[in-house]
Amino acid sequence: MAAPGENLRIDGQRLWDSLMDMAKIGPGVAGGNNRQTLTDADAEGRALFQSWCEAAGCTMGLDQMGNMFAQRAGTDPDALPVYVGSHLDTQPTGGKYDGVLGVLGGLEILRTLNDLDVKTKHPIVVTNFTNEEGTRFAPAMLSSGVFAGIHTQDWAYAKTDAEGKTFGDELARIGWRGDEEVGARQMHAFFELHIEQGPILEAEGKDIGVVTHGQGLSWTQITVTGKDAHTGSTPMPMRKNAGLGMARILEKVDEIAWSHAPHAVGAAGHIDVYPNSRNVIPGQVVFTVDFRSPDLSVIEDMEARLKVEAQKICDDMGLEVEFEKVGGFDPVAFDEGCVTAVRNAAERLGYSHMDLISGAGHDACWVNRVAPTAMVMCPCVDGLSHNEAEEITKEWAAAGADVLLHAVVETAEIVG
Ligand code: HGY
Ligand code: MN
Ligand code: MN
Repeated sequence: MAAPGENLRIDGQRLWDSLMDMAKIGPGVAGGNNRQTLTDADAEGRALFQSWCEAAGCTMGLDQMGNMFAQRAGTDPDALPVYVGSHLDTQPTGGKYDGVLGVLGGLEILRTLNDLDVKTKHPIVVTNFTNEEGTRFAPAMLSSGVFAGIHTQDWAYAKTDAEGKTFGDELARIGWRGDEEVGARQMHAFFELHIEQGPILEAEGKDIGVVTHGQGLSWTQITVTGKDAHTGSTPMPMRKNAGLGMARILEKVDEIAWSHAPHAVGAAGHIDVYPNSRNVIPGQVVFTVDFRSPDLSVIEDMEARLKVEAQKICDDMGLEVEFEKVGGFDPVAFDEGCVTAVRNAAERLGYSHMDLISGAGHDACWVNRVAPTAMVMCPCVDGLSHNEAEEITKEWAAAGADVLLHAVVETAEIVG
């Protein structure tokens, strides 16, 4: 006799079609997406997601950070809901699946439960967290961070983009600021389905990543100040070249990360050069160093060495240097009960799987502070992400959503 729900499977084609429909909103220039947070494209994607949730019979909630909640009723209205979800915002040169798979995979499990008229004791809520990427408004995972009580809402509202627009103003402008108090919702558990964004699962030939931990992240914004001057008529000994100072610091970033091989990583993805004119020696550069490691002491060592080395480079070159911590979170250990539900689901469904430490940060890393949390990962082609060429297969998406379905249904308790 099959256990309740044992034969449940999602509709892989319907999930894939929804992913492709969402990908039409905020298209990139090379087949991916540029649906950055709080843009008109983000608003359009939110509206599409909401229309699908309402068509699936969900009741919608919206909090003051624009986090969206689509609830499918349970048989016990007093039971805390099981939440699933991720983010619909993308990088400027993002892929079609980063974040989106977790939101639409959550919607797909509701659609499947509706099709089969499966009832659960606990309600199930699909969530879209605002501004997971942290590109336009740093830091990453901003709204799940407010939800988990890490950041205050006022601090988040005051964050500005490169044009000086604030998060709060832009959220109001696109019409997606809700009334709900952020973080007032209590969760029975939270599960996030996400592409791996790295090469391990594909290389190991595994369908599913059972994410036991997430590595920690550190973002240090560095401002190096020298002196704008003519690139032609200024003698070399007289130059205060902020751009050269940054280049030498970035060499050290690479060296420091390699010194903690194989798990630590380091780079700078955000770089602003002023005045950024072909015949002016850069007078100032502002860049963000992104260090990551599963080991907190390694992150702290990399941060400390970065400051010492950068200060020395700038002192030697007669440059000014300032440091500002603009983002970060400690390594995360997910809830063993939820991780076991994910692993059992993969096993029961016959999907190949392996335990995994997430290389990227996710909303689940903050939600884990306030609710039992775990993640399900699927492979991505060549481990590529944060690139418009990001790709997964329909089968990988379906396997991930099947495992999400079983982990969620086991936790939400099938009734009848
Ligand atoms: O930065 C991260 O790891 C996430 O993709 N925002
Ligand atoms: Mn993501
Ligand atoms: Mn991302």
